[in-house]
Amino acid sequence: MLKPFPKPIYVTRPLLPNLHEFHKLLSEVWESQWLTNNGPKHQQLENELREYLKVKYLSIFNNGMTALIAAVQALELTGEVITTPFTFAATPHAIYWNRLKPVFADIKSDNLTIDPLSIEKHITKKTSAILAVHVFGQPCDVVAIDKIAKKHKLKVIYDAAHAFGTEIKGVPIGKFGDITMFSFHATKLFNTAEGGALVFNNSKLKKSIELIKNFGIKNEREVIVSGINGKMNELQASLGLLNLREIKSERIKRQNIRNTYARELKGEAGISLLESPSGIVDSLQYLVLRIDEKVFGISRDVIYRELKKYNVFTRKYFYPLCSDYNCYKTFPSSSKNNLPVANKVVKEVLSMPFYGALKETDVIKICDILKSVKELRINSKRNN
Ligand code: T4K
Repeated sequence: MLKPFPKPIYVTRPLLPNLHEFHKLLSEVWESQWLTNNGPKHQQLENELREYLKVKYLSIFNNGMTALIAAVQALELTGEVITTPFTFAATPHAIYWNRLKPVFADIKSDNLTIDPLSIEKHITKKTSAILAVHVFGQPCDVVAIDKIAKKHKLKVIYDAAHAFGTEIKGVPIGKFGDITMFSFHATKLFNTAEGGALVFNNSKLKKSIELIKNFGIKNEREVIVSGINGKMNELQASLGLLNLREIKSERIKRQNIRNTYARELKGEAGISLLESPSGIVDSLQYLVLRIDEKVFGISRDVIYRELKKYNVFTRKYFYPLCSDYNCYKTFPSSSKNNLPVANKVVKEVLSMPFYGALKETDVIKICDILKSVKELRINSKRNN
């Protein structure tokens, strides 16, 4: 008989550096009395991240959503922006906060990213851009999206909140599109508690993004655009500097955990792991299961509820679909007929506990609970 875990097992736990090392960096911040506004730690982190992500230009922000809002501003988008409904609230909200209209295109069933065929169907005279999401770190069809963008003269923003370190055939994920956004939230593999970044290849964008990030202030006499406060402070940048050193070992631990899930759930009909195809370096951000209720015999929602009884807190990312939010559900593109794949997938996916500090024995037990849930149902059916 399996017993509940004595303490809650969450979907993730933040990567945290050695506290003593963190104190050392904080002492330097105290000594300098420089807390924010492009300080030395901030500059150092920008340089190190630029190198790590292998990109030309990078600008750190205080969170991923502010960074996305700034990206939309920097590209001077207008009218409608085509995006995916299968994402976190921040993606369409960043469009809407710029007083533009998010238009939802459907997703692909294989890797859950926006479907280029559906994008094309939604292009109108008002469309100015595509905001695509490398959801769960799975890369979008960047080649097809680039082709569509060129053909229709559209800008492309990639939301890579989940794709820190993803590569496509050796090309870093930040190289695609006009601007790519990363999130450094506590729940992300690389975190600064709250934080994010924009990366891009065009030098002209650097000036406007830096301006937008700092209220639009050019100098002490001139404020030349309506900017925002998107700056990261020195305390968080210090955390980032130390966490960046831990990424290599965290990735190894996560790869082992992924292997354990794969091994333990192998052959379990109706359950599959969302996996990157060959040629893709996985960000190892989430461990996502897809549950085919007809084959497994039990729905995703029942599994989610049953695991909770054992103190295992999985997440139904990204339920509900953004197209079902009150603020967007009346849009024509939000209709269920327009988004058949997204509406199906959103009932099938479950994000499992996944972080470096998770013990292998705990992963095995989580998988055993999952399998036992199925057994319980089979027995109850027999008894009825
Ligand atoms: N685009 C996409 C595609 C995104 O997924 C996100 C963020 C963004 C844009 C925007 O980036 P940011 O502006 O956030 O930088 C979480 C995160 O808050 C959010 O950053 C993330 N996506 C989203 C997918 O997940 P919640 O509402 O699920 O967070 P919460 O508080 O329920 O945390 C999940 C679990 O993590 C907890 O059950 C326990 C654990 N946890 C969490 C925190 C905050 C910890 O152990 N320690 C912590 O400090 O949104």
